Amino acid sequence: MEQINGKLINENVAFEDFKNYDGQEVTISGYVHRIREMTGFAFVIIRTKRDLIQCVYAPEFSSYRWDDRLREEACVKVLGKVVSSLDAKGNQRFELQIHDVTILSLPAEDLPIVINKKQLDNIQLSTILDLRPIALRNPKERAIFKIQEGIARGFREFLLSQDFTEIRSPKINFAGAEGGTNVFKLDYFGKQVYLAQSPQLYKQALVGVYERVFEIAPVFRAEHHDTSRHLNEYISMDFEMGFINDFRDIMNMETGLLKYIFNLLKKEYSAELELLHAVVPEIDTIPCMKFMDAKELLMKKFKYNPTDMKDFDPQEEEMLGKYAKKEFNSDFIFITHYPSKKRPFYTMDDPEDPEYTLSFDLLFRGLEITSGGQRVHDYKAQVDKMIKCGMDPEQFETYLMLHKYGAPPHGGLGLGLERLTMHLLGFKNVREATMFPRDINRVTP
Ligand code: AMO
Repeated sequence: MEQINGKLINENVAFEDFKNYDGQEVTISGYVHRIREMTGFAFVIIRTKRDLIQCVYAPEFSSYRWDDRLREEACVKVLGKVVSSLDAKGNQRFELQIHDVTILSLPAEDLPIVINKKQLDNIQLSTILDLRPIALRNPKERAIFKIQEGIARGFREFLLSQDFTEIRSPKINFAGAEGGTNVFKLDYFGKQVYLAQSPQLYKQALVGVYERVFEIAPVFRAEHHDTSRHLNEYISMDFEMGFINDFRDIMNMETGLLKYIFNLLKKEYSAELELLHAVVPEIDTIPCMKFMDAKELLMKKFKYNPTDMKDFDPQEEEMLGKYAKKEFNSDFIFITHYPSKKRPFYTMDDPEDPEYTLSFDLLFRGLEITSGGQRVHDYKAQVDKMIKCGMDPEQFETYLMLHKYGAPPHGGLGLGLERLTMHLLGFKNVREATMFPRDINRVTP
């Protein structure tokens, strides 16, 4: 409560709490989103941190005198009375009768784009990204990242409930963890170091300490191509767990995790989901298929001629996504047992057929969003595999401490936050689901 003119006022009331203040005076703070002047009165839409609140101004019930400085994107504090009415469907709706307005600040210039329409119409993605700090003021744009918050929050909440410990691994590293050419090199006081491609080496080390760990943090990939699904910096949601029976424990944990995330979104982010017309997937069990069976299916059923028998191209992933939907009514499909040649050195080979690994990817609506699997935990086996992969085990001495001094059977996964957001919201380009994307052509804003 705050005192204004000697009266106690309910200050900064959230829109969702208006129902508790029907007929009472409250204050709200926010931006003037839109003004519609009518004859004798005006609608002033105030944009608060999560809502648009309709306020009505008329001289007969307001001590405020209309001031032409009051314009869109002005920051204001509004004092008014909460009034309710019934809409056409019989739902109760609330607005604020303006009693007074305090202008807190005024924009120096008009916005270069119109942000107060339902969506940013006819504006190219590159312009939206150039103008991100203000483009995000559009309610639909900002809803994307509220939902993204919900995904990361669900990831954290679920894993904490399963006795995982949250870790923070360094992003300046002595080696790249994932191999390949997409590692950023960095000059570190004359020494060559690398930006973390993933927290892989550290999350494994910490299984030896906390048994179950997770991290939500940026990772870096020097992607040399401009694609709709690759970023140079993205948020990797990782977990790693010890004392597993096999890699299926990881897949089961991910299934539970996704169910939790989607339930949380439905419960606490429904306004944003509605705004973006998002269809939240229903998960019962997630179907699962071996890599080679999937290849055969693509060749036989889809008459597709794969160019690479060690991995899938985007078209193949799309076809497998369609197949999962049609055959199992599932938005997800696990593909397991990827070829050893294509998986990193820490992946455990399948003892029944070492050409393949105890690993998996998860496809969501035809896009890979997760890689994971069981890891090598035996010291000698890991050293041998590194040598086979052309690596020098001596350079990985600290990583190998886990194996040398005792490691439980363990495994984990990495889930790309932007990719999951992208396909949940039906976007064609991962940049739409990235707050400030970094790609081969972009490092600003
Ligand atoms: P991987 O390299 O397959 O596995 O990455 C895991 C997940 O991260 C996302 N991803 C990306 N998202 C945006 N831009 C990129 N350039 C990009 N690259 C990857 C994808 C992918 O499925 N250490 C392993 C994980 C593990 O086994 O625990 C790893 O990083 O969603």
